[in-house]
Amino acid sequence: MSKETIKIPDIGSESAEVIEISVAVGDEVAAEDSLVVLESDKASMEVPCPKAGKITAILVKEGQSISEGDDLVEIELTGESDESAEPEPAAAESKTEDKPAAEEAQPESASDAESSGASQTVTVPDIGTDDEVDVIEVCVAEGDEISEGDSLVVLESDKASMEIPSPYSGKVESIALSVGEKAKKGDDLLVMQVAGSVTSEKPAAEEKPAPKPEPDSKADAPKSAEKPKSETPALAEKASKAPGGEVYAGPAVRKLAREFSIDIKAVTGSGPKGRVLKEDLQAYVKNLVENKSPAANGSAGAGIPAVPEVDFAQFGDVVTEPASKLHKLTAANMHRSWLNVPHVTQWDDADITELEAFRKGLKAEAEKKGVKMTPLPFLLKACAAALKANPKFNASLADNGETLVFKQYVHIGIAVDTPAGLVVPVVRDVDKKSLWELAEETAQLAAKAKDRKLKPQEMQGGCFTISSLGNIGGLGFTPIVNTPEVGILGVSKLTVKPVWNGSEFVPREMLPLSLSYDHRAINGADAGRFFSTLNEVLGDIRRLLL
Ligand code: CAO
Repeated sequence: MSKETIKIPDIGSESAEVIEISVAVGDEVAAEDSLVVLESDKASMEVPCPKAGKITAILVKEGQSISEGDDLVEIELTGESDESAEPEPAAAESKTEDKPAAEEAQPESASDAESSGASQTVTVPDIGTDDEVDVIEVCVAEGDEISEGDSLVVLESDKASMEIPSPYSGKVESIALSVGEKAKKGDDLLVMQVAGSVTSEKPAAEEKPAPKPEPDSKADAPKSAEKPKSETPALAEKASKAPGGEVYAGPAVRKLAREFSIDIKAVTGSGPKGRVLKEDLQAYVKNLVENKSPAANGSAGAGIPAVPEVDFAQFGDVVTEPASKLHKLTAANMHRSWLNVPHVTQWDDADITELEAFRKGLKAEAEKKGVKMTPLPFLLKACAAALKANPKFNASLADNGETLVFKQYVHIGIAVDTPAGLVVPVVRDVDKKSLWELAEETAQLAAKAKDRKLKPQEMQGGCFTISSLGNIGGLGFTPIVNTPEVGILGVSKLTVKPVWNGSEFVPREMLPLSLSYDHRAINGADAGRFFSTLNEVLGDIRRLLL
């Protein structure tokens, strides 16, 4: 086995910076494995190893500026006899260097006549392979005025992506290739009206200014090519800067992104100069798969633009404190429901004049029992009646919406505001309990919630939720469905309103109700019927006896 020093091949520019070293001493590499990633002011490129072997020394450092011919790595060749080993790709004089050069796009034919304003067909130049490659970007449009060296298209093979620069300045007349098509050397690329004088009006595609690389034993092995003009660097393979210039990524990363249908522009690069690395794609996909809620992790989910972080301290004094666990949990639940459930909210006022008269009449009895009779137990009973009369509200969606689960029990959650955040204890079998029992139980659950003494099972199994802000205020609100439930009733502050009784306006105690529901499970007519039952019962609680 022999050792060989691999040198920096023709990189199409005077110098470039080593921004990533992809191997370590001791690594076994196969021919074409990436050794380093270089970046010039125009593009970034991976340098593949021309031969298989074991890395015995790395002769460059990250951040180092290198040029063609500089020592790159030392490798102990494996699996090759000495005679089959390729000559060392030593610098410029060696013709054993590594890369297909994406040269300037080629004007079509072969005369050196001077021309100005002439139409020229530009063809795909030698791209280092005779195989067809993918057109992944078209960087110009018909009518564009472009300068010599401007990128025309980006082509990508399995191993490399490269920008094809224009050989002329002028105006694009027509474009022969489009994204998704295949192209190979010699194919028509576009027709342009050339500005000024052209020294090679019709050179044949074959008569490239660049000398052909020396024959190489490996089809994909690097080949040397004449260095192009500095402003039109014929980058050796793997030029990876997007035409827009914003995204840096190697061809392997771009290919992987395409395979997963990831818009690489959406991925945040963690490499030097924001270069998108394979790990960044992995992290991006992981994030999507885990479907981390923006509320939970502060970042946006798929397709949802992130809210920018703001340094509020720049506008004045601020105090920060970490969100409580309960707050974060509630936020995540709310956000999940908001994103998953198509919400509709309907409003109505329930006339509870008689109910209030009855409730107030119970005050002395309630005090004797040591219970406070608020409107809540009445609301629970009325909701239980409405749920039984309208079973669609006492259901959940299952099997991804394929099945409706109708619950044969009536457990209702009550939203309780606590200093630590919102909790929803569940009152079980509301339909079977008396108003006194409900008054006692809701008071106990609310006290336990405020003392953070609720057990997990006391917050599970709800069929429907009541969120009462009545004691706090407000005309109405749009409560968010507590999934997998399909409905929630918001209760606002009771007010006395003038109501027309057919002959005059009379003062009535009206309770504003907001009913939100999952429109996948419930239609507006169902909600109307639910309100009818609810209001009938709240309007005349004797109906509970029927
Ligand atoms: N309109 C007017 N007054 C009302 C009322 C209403 N809709 N609902 C209750 N009240 C009155 C009660 O009659 C009682 O008055 P009295 O003491 O004079 O009899 C007083 O308000 C106290 O009510 P309460 O809040 O102590 O008891 P409750 O049974 O009505 O409610 C509970 C209990 C736990 C639901 C409530 O304390 C609570 O936490 N509400 C907040 C729920 C919430 O935050 N929802 C929002 C969720 S989304 O962010």
